[in-house]
Amino acid sequence: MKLYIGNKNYSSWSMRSGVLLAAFGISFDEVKLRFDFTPDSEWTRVIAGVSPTRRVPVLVEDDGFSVWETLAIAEYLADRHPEHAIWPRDVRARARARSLCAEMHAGFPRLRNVCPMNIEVFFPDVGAKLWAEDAALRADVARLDAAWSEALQGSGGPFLFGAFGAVDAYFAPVAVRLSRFGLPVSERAAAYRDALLAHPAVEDWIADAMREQTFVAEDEPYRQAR
Ligand SMILES: N[C@@H](CCC(=O)N[C@@H](CS)C(=O)NCC(=O)O)C(=O)O
Repeated sequence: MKLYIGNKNYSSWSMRSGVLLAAFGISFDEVKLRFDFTPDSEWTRVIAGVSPTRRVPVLVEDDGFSVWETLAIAEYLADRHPEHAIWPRDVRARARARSLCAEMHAGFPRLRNVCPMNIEVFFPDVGAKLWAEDAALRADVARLDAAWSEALQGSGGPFLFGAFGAVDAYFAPVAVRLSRFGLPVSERAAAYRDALLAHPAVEDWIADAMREQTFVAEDEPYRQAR
């Protein structure tokens, strides 16, 4: 099967599915469509044929069957690979993991809007300014910290429900945002952020992102150029 993704540097949703597949050693071909929404670009030529929403990630089986939306991709992989604990085996832990993924999907709007994922850049000055001035950002991070801390306290870590799973892949781009913008979190949350960043599947994604060296103006609220 193929996973269509966007730029590894910017595409937080692609990162979630790519990291999840890699973390469980599920074999797939990665097809990267660089963000370029001009009429003649590769993105514009290919995306409509593979993704009904024209967004990435989208997982396409060899017979053409496709699954889009990151949460649906995680569920499909869990159905197809029951040998892997993509979700926690315990029913209540599984429910909590799904609650957190759904919350990530629909929530944390300020964190997502003002601290977009941009793996190759560290913006501590921007982060400090935002932190001082933006109460909504502080509220999002406080909720994130509380959610992480509660799960980690229950499981004992190092990942939210013990071993790495879909919910951790969901928060990998958030760990990047926290680290790149230097946003303060509790000691427990910081240990989890660092465990996420040190996971081999996350490290590989980050290394690939650093090699891209592209600049997409739409994804760069804080830079004029590379
Ligand atoms: N809800 C979708 C979000 C996917 C999404 O927004 N992907 C972005 C890249 S991170 C995209 O494809 N953007 C292209 C566009 O907006 O045209 C999911 O969970 O997969």
